[in-house]
Amino acid sequence: MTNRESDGQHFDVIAVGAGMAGLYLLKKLRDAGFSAVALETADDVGGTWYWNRYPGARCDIESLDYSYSFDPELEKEWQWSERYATQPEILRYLQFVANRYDLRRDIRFSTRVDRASWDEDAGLWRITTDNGDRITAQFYVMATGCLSMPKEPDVPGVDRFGGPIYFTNRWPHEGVDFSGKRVAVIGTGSSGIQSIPLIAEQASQITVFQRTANYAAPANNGPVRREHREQLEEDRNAYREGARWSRAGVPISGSTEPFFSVEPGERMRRLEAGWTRGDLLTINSSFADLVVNAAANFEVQEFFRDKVREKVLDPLTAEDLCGKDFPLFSKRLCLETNYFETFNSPKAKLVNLHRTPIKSITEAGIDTSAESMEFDAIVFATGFDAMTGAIVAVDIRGRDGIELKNVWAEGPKTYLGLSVHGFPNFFTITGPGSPSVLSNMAVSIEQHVEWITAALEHLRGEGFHSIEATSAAQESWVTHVNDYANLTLYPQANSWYMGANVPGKPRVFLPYIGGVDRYRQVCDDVVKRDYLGFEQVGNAGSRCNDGVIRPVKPDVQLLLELLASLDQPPLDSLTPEAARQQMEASAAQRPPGPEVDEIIDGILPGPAGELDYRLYKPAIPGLAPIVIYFHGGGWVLGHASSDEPFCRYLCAESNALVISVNYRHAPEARFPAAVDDAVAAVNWIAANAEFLGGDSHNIAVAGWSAGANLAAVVCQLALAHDGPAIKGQLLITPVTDGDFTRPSYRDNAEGYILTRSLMEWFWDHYCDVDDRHDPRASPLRAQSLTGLPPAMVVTAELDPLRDEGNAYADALKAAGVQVQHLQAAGQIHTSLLAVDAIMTSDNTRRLMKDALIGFLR
Ligand code: N01
Repeated sequence: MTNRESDGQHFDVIAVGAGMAGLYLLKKLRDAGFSAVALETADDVGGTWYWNRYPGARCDIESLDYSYSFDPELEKEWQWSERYATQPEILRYLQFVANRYDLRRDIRFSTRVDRASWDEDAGLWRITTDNGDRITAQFYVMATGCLSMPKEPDVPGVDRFGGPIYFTNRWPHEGVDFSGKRVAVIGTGSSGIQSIPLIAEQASQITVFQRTANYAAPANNGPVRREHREQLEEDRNAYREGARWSRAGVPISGSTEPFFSVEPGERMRRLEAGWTRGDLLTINSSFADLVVNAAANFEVQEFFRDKVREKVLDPLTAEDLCGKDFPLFSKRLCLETNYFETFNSPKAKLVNLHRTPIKSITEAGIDTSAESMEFDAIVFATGFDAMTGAIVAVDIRGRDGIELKNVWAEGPKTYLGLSVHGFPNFFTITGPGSPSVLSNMAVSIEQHVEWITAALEHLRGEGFHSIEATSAAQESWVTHVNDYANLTLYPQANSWYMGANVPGKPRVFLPYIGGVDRYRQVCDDVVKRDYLGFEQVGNAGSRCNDGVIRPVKPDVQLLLELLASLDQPPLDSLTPEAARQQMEASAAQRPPGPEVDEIIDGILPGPAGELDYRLYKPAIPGLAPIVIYFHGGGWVLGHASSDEPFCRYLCAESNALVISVNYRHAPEARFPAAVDDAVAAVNWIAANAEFLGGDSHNIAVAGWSAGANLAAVVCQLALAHDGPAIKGQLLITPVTDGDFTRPSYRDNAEGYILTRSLMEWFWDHYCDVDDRHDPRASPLRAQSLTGLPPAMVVTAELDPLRDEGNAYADALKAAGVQVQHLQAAGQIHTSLLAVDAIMTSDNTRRLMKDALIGFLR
């Protein structure tokens, strides 16, 4: 920590904003012995609850949850009067907090920050305000909130209107009396939906201009639920801890059952229960897949639409009010009270802007493509430049004068939604790339404030004066955030989550959708790993444990979590027979893969008895090219149909006849039995190709894991012994060498399904140690690879076998073989074949089938 003379203008920390985040930050920093000031544009505390004073403004997370939890005494002293408190009550609460902890003395009100720039030489932030203040601080924190920058009105003619115009997010403090007035409201998001019924109560006429109909559930507001209060009071700590480790910052458990796995009567019962309960989360968490499965989402949309049809008397108005244009939940669900019923009043009118768009606001009212309407007042409920707007509204300059606005020109780039590379000692609270708006903000704010304060204490303790995210850590976090979002239906909506509500704003999913619990774990893990991905600099030097905090792709992570929850014994702790049974049981849960024209089981002669095969026939006339496929399973597990979904995929997508042949397994038949069988199968298929419906001149081999080992070996033996011509080899995460010394065996030894010890178990069952150098066991050890068929070698980043697969690709290339070498980032040994289950490997599968098509052209 710098030890500067304080002249009242230098602080350890300058924060911008005195809303829920800024207040708690001040409290925490003061407790930790840091000097801090918060600069606030408004003339009082409250943030969003200071500005959004429109009629009907309330929270949409129950107040018992949407409260600070850092001080049990505070919790006892404050009682909420309603389940969803009104804006005035929430504002009173924040004022109470400011007073209780004497925070106002550290806040400069009516002060807007214009510019903040990092002075590299002095190692501090220089802040300029609209009052002409020049303040410096070692650390600079934006606690500006996610929904604080109003979206500019983008309706033509706004300046022409002769009457008053109101914005829900900058509502006059003295309130507005609409009695006897003809009022237009533009916008039907949460603000519109909350305010319209109350404006309608006063106004003589209300006309609602709706561009996109929203989904809204009833708030069913009332007194705080007794059972909710009891639940909290029974064990406050446990309750709050449950919230911190929940998906959305509210301690409710989510179902793990997909929508269509639940029988229809039970589905409806759950939907009705969620509807009656009246909150944002219950319906969504009643099923596991509503934000990823479009068909399931559609069914629940229908449920919402039917509710609107029940409430609204005029069928055309009802239809117009039904959300239709985007998946449910992909914009924030609204909670409503009497919103739909308002349209049953003769004084309310709905204008569907899709049918009759606004041409212009005029001196007297609004012209649409269909009519001219006159109004006494217009209300804009048109929302915010969310998440990034308030941050880039300040001219923030990092190292070498780089402007944050420019760095974020194509979408925000942050590490953890907390910090930005190039901007040392700069933090954002609930910034883009953190759960923020997808969570209970109170919980997410507390987590960030506590994380930042702990980081500053750590730096002070270790003698560091600055901290900055590395470029690599930031880049990987941005990828992780996008990967997660792309698994869901969210990117389909033109929402403020996507920045799509603001013309010209880049279309990027802004918050982190992995959940409050997973995110908290990430942040904790970063700290545990000595601030992984942060460079820490002090007078005595710098320290940086650079790296990627979540290299694994999110859907693979979900799969790993699911498997961990099943608590199955490791395969290598079982007998081979028991391991086979466990693998069969897991395989039964997989999606089946695409339809193919026909599946035929057959038998072919092997060197030591019959071998069965399964043939997948494509829907094409004539003789099809042939792919001979060898399944994975470490030479111990599996059978002709054990990789069925992937074989179906290859057949359907490449129009090849895929023949998955079985081979003898270890330990019953050890090396080289599997090789002998594989060679025999290839010879027999080549000789009987026409009988099978395939083209004997057009054969490729493919395999996964130990099956890829056999495919590689078969290619070598076919070349050496005048075997059938093989036009290409697709080797997926192949075993190529019985050697455990490569780094991937250390880096990925555990945690990614195929472990080092399982691989040792496979090898021990399959092959004597003395035989492991035989190229028929370790094809990488072949004397020459020259002349082998073209290959595609696919390896997975988080696989113990990664490096030997890469080594084989390199060796093939060095021998002059044509090689496509694909290294799948964030994937594990088993995820590349997971058809219809792991979306993040879809593209890898597409490239694999393209390679086969190329071989067999
Ligand atoms: O803003 P919004 P909001 N012409 O962006 C329409 C939180 N919040 O202030 O959807 C015509 O959701 C726009 O139409 P479209 C909460 O997180 C919470 O209502 O872009 N219409 C949309 O209907 C919420 O999600 C509470 O086609 C135009 C509306 O204006 C977030 O704040 C209460 C238009 C804007 O909806 C934002 O809510 C209030 C144009 N040119 C807010 N431009 C609680 O309950 C925009 N629209 C806690």
